[in-house]
Amino acid sequence: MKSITLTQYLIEQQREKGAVSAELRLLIEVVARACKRISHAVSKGALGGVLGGAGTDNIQGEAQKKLDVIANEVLVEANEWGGHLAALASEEMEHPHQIPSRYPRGEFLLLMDPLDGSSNIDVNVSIGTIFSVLRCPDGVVDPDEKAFLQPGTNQVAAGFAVYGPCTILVLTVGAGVAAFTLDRELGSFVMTQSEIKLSPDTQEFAINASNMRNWEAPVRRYIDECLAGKTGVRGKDFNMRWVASMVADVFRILSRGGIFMYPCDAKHKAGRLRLMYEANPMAFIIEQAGGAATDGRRRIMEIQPEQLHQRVGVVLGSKAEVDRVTQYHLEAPARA
Ligand code: AFP
Repeated sequence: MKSITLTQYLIEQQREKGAVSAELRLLIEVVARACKRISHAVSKGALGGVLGGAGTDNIQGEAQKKLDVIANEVLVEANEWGGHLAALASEEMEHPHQIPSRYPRGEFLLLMDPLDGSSNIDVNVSIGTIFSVLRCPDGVVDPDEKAFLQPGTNQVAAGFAVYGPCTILVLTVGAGVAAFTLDRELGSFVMTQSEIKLSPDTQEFAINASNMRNWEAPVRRYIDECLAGKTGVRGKDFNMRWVASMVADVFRILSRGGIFMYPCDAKHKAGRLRLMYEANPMAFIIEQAGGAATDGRRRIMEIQPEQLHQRVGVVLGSKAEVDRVTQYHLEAPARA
């Protein structure tokens, strides 16, 4: 099979499908290059002195790991000077990062979760980077938080890297989903899956079952039915997986189907995952692959964000399963 690099793929998307502009292509390539650097740092582990805590807290009040800080710095540094961005926002930074005045500004806004799956860093389990690209609203010169508060349907690109046994970049520019594996000798991302399509049904679910006592009735109902297996209403056995790195769980679902849930519950009343940095980009990718993504009731990409660091319940993956969970929520009495 002829190998296609990320650069070739993007140029083809630009020329043949008009799905990306030259500016957007360059922006995605810069993000991909930053992911290569992060992948390199991750692969060094203890030898590179990158494991352990940074001794600081992020805006969410969560203890930052050294790699959270390193990945954030790598992405900011790589993106701020290229001239493609009007501003960028990160899960690790309280306010949007303005492009220093010495650099030109572009038309895009970048949102990122620099290091997703922080609890897995020190135990050598897959982690990743998630990103999303929006257009800066017309006429906005110094984009503040308000400029970023756009629904996920406005995304022009989204992607994530998984730093696992190999490094994989998954990307959508709104014309399907493709995955690229990092060829370390060549230093290039080479396409290894094109036109990813999610199977509508599944026999695998992903949820942190330690939250079970806090779940709402519709989630309990769905999981109970899965657990009942062949003897229950579903009439088939289900398997369960939970990596605790959304990037790894979503990549598995893109590869062989499944459903991922981090729903609102009695402990995480507004949800646990971040709308702008995790839920929206993943929802865009999953929908582009033929799947669905809701917060249990509403399509995630149609939610109008009110805050940059807002959280949301997440149910995404194979369409028939997401529709079922959403239906169970809609049939249940509305949340108090
Ligand atoms: P971080 O964003 O702090 O790295 O957390 C990872 C994550 O947001 C997501 O990738 C996982 O699916 C989820 O949190 C895991 O949460 P639990 O540790 O509660 O299972």
